[in-house]
Parts: sequence; structure tokens; C-alpha cells
Amino acid sequence: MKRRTIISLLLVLAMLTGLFPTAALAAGSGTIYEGESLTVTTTGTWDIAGSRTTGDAECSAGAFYFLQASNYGMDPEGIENNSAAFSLGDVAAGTYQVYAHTKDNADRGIYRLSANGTDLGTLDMYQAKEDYVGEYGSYVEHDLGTLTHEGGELTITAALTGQNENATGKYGMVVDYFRLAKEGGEVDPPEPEDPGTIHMSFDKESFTGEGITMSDGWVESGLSGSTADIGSVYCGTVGEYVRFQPAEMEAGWYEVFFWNIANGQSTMKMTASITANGGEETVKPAAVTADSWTSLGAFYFAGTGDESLTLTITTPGSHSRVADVKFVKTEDPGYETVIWNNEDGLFSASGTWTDTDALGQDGTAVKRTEDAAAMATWADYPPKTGNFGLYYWNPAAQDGETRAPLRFSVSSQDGNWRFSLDPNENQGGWVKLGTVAATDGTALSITMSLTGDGTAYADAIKIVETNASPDDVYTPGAGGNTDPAVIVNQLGYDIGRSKRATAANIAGGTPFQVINAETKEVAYTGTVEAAYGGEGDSAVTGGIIDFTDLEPDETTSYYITCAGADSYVFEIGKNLMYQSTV
Ligand SMILES: [Ca+2]
Ligand SMILES: [Ca+2]
Repeated sequence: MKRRTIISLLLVLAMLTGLFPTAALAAGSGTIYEGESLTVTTTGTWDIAGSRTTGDAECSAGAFYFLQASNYGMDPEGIENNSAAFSLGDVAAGTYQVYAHTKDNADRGIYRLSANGTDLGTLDMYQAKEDYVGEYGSYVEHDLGTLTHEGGELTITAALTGQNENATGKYGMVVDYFRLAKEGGEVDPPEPEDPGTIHMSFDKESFTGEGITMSDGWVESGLSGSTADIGSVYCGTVGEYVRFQPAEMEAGWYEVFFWNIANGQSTMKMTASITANGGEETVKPAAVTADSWTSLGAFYFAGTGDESLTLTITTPGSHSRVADVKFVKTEDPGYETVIWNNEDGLFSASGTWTDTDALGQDGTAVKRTEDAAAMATWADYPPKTGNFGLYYWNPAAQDGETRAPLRFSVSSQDGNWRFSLDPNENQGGWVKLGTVAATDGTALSITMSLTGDGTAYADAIKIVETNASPDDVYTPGAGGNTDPAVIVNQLGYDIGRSKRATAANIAGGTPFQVINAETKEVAYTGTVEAAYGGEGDSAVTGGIIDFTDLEPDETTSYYITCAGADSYVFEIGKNLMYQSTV
């Protein structure tokens, strides 16, 4: 650390003597003014002047302000009459570094920018097609220099002055946002935190922090965390992690955040694991392109001292950065919980079962079997569309009995999952199977089977809404099998509801046919949608078969054929779920 201190002193000396610009602010710091949210006043003739939404990953808040003119009708002599004034509202007095985040391409113009009359220079937003990062251009954060503002209303005006000689004549301008960063390191005044908030961070000098541990691969970074005095670390190796373990956490619900350092990246390569209430939830955070607090959702923490948040690199690629995290006390989010009991109409079983009293989660009877071929199924509509943690009630053992290992095969509109469980452990309580996704009004089924010798019990499944990500779906392709397969929901599909099947080891774009099982006539055709799109994604092994539009007048049996593979026969009918389970 001594060497670092000396370097810091040299840097300060260099800045004081003018060797380096003093505007060495942390990337992404300051206040963002989203272009699409500002009041904009235009003069002149524009074909387009308004806010647009976009799917561009690099765009902040998914929208921008778009200006575009056309030569036709525009007086070349009077080009300066065309302008747009962006009102930022009240801005505190101070000296700011001003940035404009724009989407540049060959259709753009050259503009002179000013703020309350102070010149900020000209900006040529032309970009040659061969330099585009995205399909229609590139997002660029232009540094407009410093501005001293005396406080009050601030308006940034962009006045058209012409176009690059290679530009197309549309004189366009796309403002994603303006960013104002106060000079002198006084970046963001720290927000006052609630007493219930636990904020954990690296010290910028020592790169250590109370309750923070990490694997060996991380390197100290020069970028700041949520405030200028908070440090960060970076690493690009899969499996490396940083763990935050808060001391003395009070029991309750907390929303968990991490400070997301974008550093020009548009993909998220880390997975968050939250250990709370004796279990672990994983969340795959969305990528964020501007530095910001990113919520991982609300979780219940029991206050046992075992709580932690671990950020682990799970995708190879360029560096990921970790700075500070926050646990913010919050209200009980009221997540939906339902219990599907074996006494309910949604339960069915095959093989030999007997009733056993009072071992159930609510003191009711449970089903017991010694039949290795027995199966039990709980199937109904999920309480809503979302992700759900699935829990199995594991009845307490009878004396000296060995439990058979169990497999749970879960199927929903959104995928198939398989979970294994050794019921000789954690008896007399709920045991978590995993996290799945399901869609309102379409079947969710959980089928339990025995995968070894012993007894098995079927009582209840608890379904708890969560903001954790679903576990990886099961496809027959896993484990080296590369045969094409079409996996349908064997409970069938309801008329008037969405209908999807999984295509394993079948590429996107492959044609499929839905065949009437009785007449062998083709009832519906389509192509497989790639499940994991994106260029260069060589890991695409499966897709989605969507046949929602197939709506027979009466209950009809079908199968799907695709890439030489046939699915099982299934039915499309009216209220099929309730007919088959009640
Ligand atoms: Ca924006
Ligand atoms: Ca029961």
C-alpha cells in the first residue's frame, strides 16, 4: 500500500501543477438527465422531434429524444434556425463537467451546444457505417467541457450548424441523456441512509472492508463505488467471487442492492447468490449501462448470522467489477404462497399407495408407498405469472425406515426442471426443491418418482413467489445427448391460452408441424424460436415451439413433429386442467 500512497501523492502534485486535467471524475458519476424525460422546445422544421423507446442495451432507461430533419423544405441558408432547447429544471450552483450521451450514425448533424447562453462547443455526431457498434449506430458519451452555473433553471440548447461531408442530410440528433458531474471530487452528496440500511464497502486505500471476503483473482481498481471514497475490485475469471456478510442483521425483509459499475459494458457476467433464512437464492441481475444501484429484489433474512450476498463471475469475457452493496430494510412484499395438498383435487397418484395419519404439513394424512414404480403428481394453475420456489413437505421418519431417493420432474409453459432429493435428511419440515417459472392460466405440474429402494411419502408442495431467477431448465440434451427432442406439457393445453413446447437440440428457424393424432392431418405449422438468441452464441441448443394460435373447436389430440423428432401425444381442450385433475 505504501507504493500506492506515493503514486497518489505524485498524482495530486501533478494535478496541482497542471500536468493533468483536474476533471478526473469517476466514470458515470453525477446526475443523469434522461433526454426523453426533459421538456424540449424546438424551432425550425423537423420531420421528427420527440421521445422514442428502444431495445438498445446501451440506451439508458430504454428511451431517448430524437430529432431529425430532411433537406426537403429546409432552407440551407437558414439552417441555424433549427434548434432544440432541453430544459433540465433547477440545477444547484456549482462547476460541472457536462456530458451528452448520444446515439451517433451517418444520419446525424453538427450542432453547437450552449447552456444558459454559455458556449459548450460544436458536436459532430456523424459516424461512418463501418464504425457502428450496434445495428444502427453507436452510443457515445461526448465530453462538452466545464460549465459554471449560478443555480436555478438550466437549459441546454443544441443549434444545427450543418453536417459532416459524408452525412446523409437528415441532420439527426439522438440524446439519450445529459450528465452533469460536479467538479472537485464532490461527486454525489451521500444520501442519508435509513437506520435499517446496512451499507458494506471497500475502503479505497486498503481495498478491504468489514465482512467482505473474496477469492484470490481480484485486482484493485481505480474506479469508485457509489461515492468517491469507496473502492472497487475487478476480475474476469469464471468462479471468482466476492462475499459480503453483514454483522448483526436484524430479522426482517431487506431489499438487496449492489453498485453496478458499467464501465462501458453492456452485459452482466455475474450471478448473485443470497443466503437468507437457511436457504440460498440466486439472481441473475440485468445489465446496466450507467453506474447505478441495481436491486436484486427483496428477501427475508432470519437474523441468524449466516446471511450473505455473494457475487460470482459465471460468464467468461471481459472484467466484472464489484464495489459496495446495500441491504435496505423493507416491508414484507406479500409474496403469494399456495400449498397443494394430497387431499386436494389437483393431486393424482399411480402405483400402490396407503394412507398414513397425521404426518402431513397440516396434521392431515399423507400417502405412503413402497412401490418403486409409484408416482405422485400435483398439477394446477400457478397463483400468478412469475418465478416460484418449490418446497416438498418431508414427513418425519417412521422408526427404522429407509427413504427412497426422490426425483421431482417439473413442467410448465416456461420449461422443464428436474430436482433430486434425499428424504433421509431434513425430515419433518419443508425442503426446497428449486426455483421454476410458470405462467398464469397454464399448467404447472410436479411429478414425484422413486429412484432407489425404500419408502416414499406424498403430502404437500408449497409454491412461493420469489424474485430469484429460475434454475437452469432440464433438456434431454444435457449430459452429452444431442438427439433432437420435442418436449410437450403432457397435461395438455387449454383453448384460449398460450401453448408452448420445448425443442431440445433443435436450432431456431427449424420448421415444425402440429399433427392431428387421429386423422394425421397437419393442423398447424411454424418455426422454432431460438431460446437464447444473439450473435456468436454458439451455445444455442434449444428453442421454443409456439402454437398458441392452434384453437380447435373441441378437445383434440395432437403431436408435434420437428427435425425428425415426434413429441408425445397431448390434448388441446377447454378447461383441460380441471377435467384431468378433478
Ligand atoms: Ca435515455
Ligand atoms: Ca395431506
